[in-house]
Amino acid sequence: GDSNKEDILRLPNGDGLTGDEVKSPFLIGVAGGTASGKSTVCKKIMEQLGQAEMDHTQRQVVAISQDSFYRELTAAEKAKAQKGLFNFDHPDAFNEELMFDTLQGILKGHKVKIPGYDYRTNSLDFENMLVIYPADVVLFEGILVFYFPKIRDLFHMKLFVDTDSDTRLARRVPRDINERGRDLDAVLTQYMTFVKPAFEEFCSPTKKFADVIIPRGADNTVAIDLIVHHIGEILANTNSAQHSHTIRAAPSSMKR
Ligand code: UZR
Ligand code: MG
Repeated sequence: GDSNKEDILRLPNGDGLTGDEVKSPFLIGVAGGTASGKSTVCKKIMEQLGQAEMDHTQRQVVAISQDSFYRELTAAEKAKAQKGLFNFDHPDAFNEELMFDTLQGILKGHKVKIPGYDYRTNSLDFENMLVIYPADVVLFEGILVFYFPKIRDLFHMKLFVDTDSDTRLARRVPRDINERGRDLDAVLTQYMTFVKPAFEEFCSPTKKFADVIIPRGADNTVAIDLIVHHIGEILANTNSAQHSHTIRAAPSSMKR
């Protein structure tokens, strides 16, 4: 409900940190078309850094999805969504302010909470909030993470996962049917009506903002190795690396 939404906006000040100094993470944006392999690229980066199995409070690398920042739909919009008539690939479907505020909180070294997302009901899950603890590296993936200039400017590194559209469609169809509870007709209609045109209009043009373009996505082990090597160096130099700067935590009187 509404009270939960406020909770996310009120980001705790350095909650859970004992020292006076809070680290600002290295923030990586991962964009690309639907089913391009963004999540898998993020997962591989985390696995190769040997962090994936660690307890989440200890983890130095975390990945979050833009899906957590879909706007909540009205009853009328939900009815449309059930019929495949709502455009989830349009920038207006996202809560830009919440995305910006959350990423800023993360950059300030705050612990933040974000909702999960349920594709079957097209709704945010405020009952199961994901707690994002301060990390050394944060990966933020989604179709439109480079679309909003304010958000794009927050990233220290921008990756674009560039996978052929036929490959993406071939992956998207079974994923939507098996994991997201759709039928074939609805998936293909939605793809032709919304997904493909929105990719061409809003997502594909953001490729030019990327620092690194990863052809073939998660299959591209050489590209992932190079990126992991770079992140590894950042982790090793966390205190001296030029990107990281220390921020004084809020005085204890300001803490709740
Ligand atoms: P990825 N999406 C849904 O299908 N339902 C929702 O409730 C919310 C999002 C889809 C969205 C987009 N569009 O193509 C895709 N449609 O999730 C992005 N239609 O997710 O990057 O994992 O493919
Ligand atoms: Mg995804």
